[in-house]
Amino acid sequence: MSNIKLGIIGSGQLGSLLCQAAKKFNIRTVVISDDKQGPAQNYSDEFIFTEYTNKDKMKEFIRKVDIVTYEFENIPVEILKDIDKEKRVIPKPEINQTIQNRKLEKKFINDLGIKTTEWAFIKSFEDIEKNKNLLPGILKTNTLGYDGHGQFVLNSLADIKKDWRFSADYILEKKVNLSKEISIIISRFNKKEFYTYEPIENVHVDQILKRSKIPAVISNEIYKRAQANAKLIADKLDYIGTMCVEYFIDQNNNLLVNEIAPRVHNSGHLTINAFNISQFDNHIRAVCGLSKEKIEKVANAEMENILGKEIENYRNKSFSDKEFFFDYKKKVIKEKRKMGHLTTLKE
Ligand code: AIR
Repeated sequence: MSNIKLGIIGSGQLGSLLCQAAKKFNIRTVVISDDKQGPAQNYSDEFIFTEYTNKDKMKEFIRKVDIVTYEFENIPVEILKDIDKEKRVIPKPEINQTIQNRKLEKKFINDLGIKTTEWAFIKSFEDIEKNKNLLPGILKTNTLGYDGHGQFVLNSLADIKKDWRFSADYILEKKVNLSKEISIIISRFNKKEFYTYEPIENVHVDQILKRSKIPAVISNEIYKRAQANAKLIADKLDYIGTMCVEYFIDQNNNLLVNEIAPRVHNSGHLTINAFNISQFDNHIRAVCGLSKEKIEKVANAEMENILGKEIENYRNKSFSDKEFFFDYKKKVIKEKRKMGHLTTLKE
């Protein structure tokens, strides 16, 4: 069906699920990762273990592949740009440059007339004092960090020690009086062709996604606006592939963008079983230049993330034909680490 060899940067569960989707289209995959035990090597055709700064290994990777994509966004953008000089990186590195930098990301979104949480750029204790109207808030490192890594809850100025060393740039975000969290997964093929999945309702516990479901219980107005905003964002980025826009809905029914993920996303895992074509299939199709197929919903669904030791119970369980258990086969169990997920199809 296809002679394409796809390079994937990153070897976690998202990489695994991308490799499995690629197999359906006979697309061969080469995964490159700095995690020797990265589970995607169980599903890829080839696996290169290296630091991303190793020029020789990078050359080997580039030589082996036709197109490159990535499954996490915290890759130094210079590395993506270097690869892109020889083999196309999709989504393009400039997109990643904007999105992996919270300040640039929020400015980009606000400039489109789309609301985010209130925020300020922070370099020092004095900057927080100047913006104390944003407290209680969350201080987040401006770059890097996911699943709550690099985030600090600040209830008041007293939570910051004067001698705290500001070793990085930060963003202070005002805490939202949350009513709900939703996300939109959108797969964009080109200017004309795209597919926006219906809004997914999410529950986070300790800043980590715990549960997702469709349908999201939201008004028609929010449903439409969440999709339209995601489409506008994808268009302005000239995005190719699958991306996610995460939203907060506050108690006054304001729809605020929390963040954009320039990749397939945990909240979209239920698309594997609830749709004929998943977020992973669509990412592979769009990135590899395959055609967009007609996408249809099969059923409503709920997805539960399996964190840390919880995985041990699931490994011995039996499941009904409506339940789909995914074990990420991570070698080390760590507290709160995403170890697997269970999707249950509903009426
Ligand atoms: N990931 C990427 N961005 C956010 C998340 N959660 C996925 C990717 C990455 C994996 O989480 O698939 O490779 C890393 O998981 P861990 O448990 O090794 O930190």
